[in-house]
Amino acid sequence: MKLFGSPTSPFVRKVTVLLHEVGLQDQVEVVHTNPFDADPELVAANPASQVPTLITPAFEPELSLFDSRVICEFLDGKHEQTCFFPPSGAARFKALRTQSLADTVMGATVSLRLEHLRPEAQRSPEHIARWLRTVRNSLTVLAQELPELPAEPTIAHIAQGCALAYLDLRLSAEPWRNNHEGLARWYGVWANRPSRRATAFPGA
Ligand SMILES: N[C@@H](CCC(=O)N[C@@H](CS)C(=O)NCC(=O)O)C(=O)O
Repeated sequence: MKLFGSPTSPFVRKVTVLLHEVGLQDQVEVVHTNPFDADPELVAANPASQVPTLITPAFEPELSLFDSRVICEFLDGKHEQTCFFPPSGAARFKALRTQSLADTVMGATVSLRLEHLRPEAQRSPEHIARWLRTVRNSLTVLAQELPELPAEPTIAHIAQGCALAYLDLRLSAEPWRNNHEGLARWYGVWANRPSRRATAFPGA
């Protein structure tokens, strides 16, 4: 399998953390590309030119899969260990909901990063304020719902861990640990997993 990725994408990290958790990391070749360069190979596989995009020969003809949620669920079906996607019921939809909230934190933080890369005169204070609000509101809900996270790791844990790591990378002045001590304690433990250390953002 081939995974189009980039070293600082939190969505790609969700996929690589899962790969390490389930022991499939050697079955996927990660090819780094800049999704903003409209790499023709990536565009052919994903019209949105986004990473992560996975090419799998599991189907005939071979199929490209996107986005990170679809890729993670596909890969989670390819191993013999306990699944990271609960199969049904409240457990499944709570895990998917938390993944979605964590993805929202990642997406808003990516948007903030892109806005800050624009020349100052072109930045939108309204957009910046809205994305910051989205990050903070989503963190509040993640913190409130922390006691409901199951003990066994799920895709919710992986996504939440990647969102918090990305906040540290791109919004390091955001005092999320002071505002959400429980989340900070949870992250302090989660961040030590081998899957996380093996996939650290460059320089982190
Ligand atoms: N919903 C997508 C989001 C992926 C995403 O936003 N990837 C960013 C990198 S972090 C990207 O490829 N951006 C390029 C673009 O949107 O043109 C997922 O879960 O995979």
